[in-house]
Amino acid sequence: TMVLAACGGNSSSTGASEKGSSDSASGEGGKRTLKVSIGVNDKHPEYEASLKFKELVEAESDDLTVEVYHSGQIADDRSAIEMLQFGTLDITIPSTSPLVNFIPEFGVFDLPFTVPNEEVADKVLDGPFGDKMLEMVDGQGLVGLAWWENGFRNLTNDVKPVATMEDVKGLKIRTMENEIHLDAWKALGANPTPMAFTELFTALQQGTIDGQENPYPTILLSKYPEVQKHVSNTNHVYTPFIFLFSKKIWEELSAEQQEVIAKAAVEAGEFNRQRNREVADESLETLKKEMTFTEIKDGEFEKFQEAVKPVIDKYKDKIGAEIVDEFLAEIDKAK
Ligand code: TF8
Repeated sequence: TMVLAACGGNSSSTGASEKGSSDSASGEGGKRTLKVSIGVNDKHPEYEASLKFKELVEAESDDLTVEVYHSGQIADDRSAIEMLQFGTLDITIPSTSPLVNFIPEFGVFDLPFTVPNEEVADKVLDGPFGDKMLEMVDGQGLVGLAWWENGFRNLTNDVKPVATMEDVKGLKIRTMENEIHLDAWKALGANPTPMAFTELFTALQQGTIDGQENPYPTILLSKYPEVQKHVSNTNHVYTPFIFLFSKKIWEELSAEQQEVIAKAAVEAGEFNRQRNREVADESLETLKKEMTFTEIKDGEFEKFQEAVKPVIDKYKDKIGAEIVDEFLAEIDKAK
């Protein structure tokens, strides 16, 4: 059975007599605990879906268990990715944006006002473009297994209702650690600072920044209404979550284990997207009670889009002109 194959994986294990079972091309397998690190807290749909992943893996496998760590207890997005590269962490499911620091091509997902709605996001991510991006992480010591959803990002701040581009002027906004976001907010007239998500609540609370942007579930469930008065439906960019596995550890697994994990990552991802959308709608309703909700005025989105055009042009070469064109063409096709 698979359990016998455990002896190949650990140098400290005894009885390495099952030689034949351990020389399969895809590794030795054996009993393992897989640690998942996520940045959001245990109220978030990403946590629910991580538990779903655990349930699916443990139901299908006798030799794999899963432990889920939330709230960046293990690491923030960027450090978790590095831990995967070193093989000191098995799984993380970060926003794609911090990945740009490792793989510039992932910047396509940070170009503002490109993905119009979730249906288009699904088609692009579940099609050949999404597959290609998942494969691209391979060169960085990562295995990309599935697309989950962070979602459409919306602006909150503690200074004033934002209904126009003019209103954004001068606001001190925290962005993710991603230069495209940073430049996009500059182009919109804001005063942006990059910061890890784990430091965000305190920065908002202490007023070192005026605002931030995240999808509605994160805004509500991270308790930002306690420290922010205003929210607007800027919907400026769609951020996917990407399910990443450490390549170093992946190669030690049996083909059977790999299959169970890959399948569960996709299945839990479907659950995640569905739940995330329900929670986004519910969260907005609650946010409307706990904060001042302001709609972006008619005609203003055109101004926003016009203002960020130079940013898209600037990053086109850095990301790769071909991949940007391909991404935009896939979006058009999916519309
Ligand atoms: C951010 C992101 C985060 C996620 C999560 C912490 O604002 O949207 O919510 O990447 O992993 O940093």
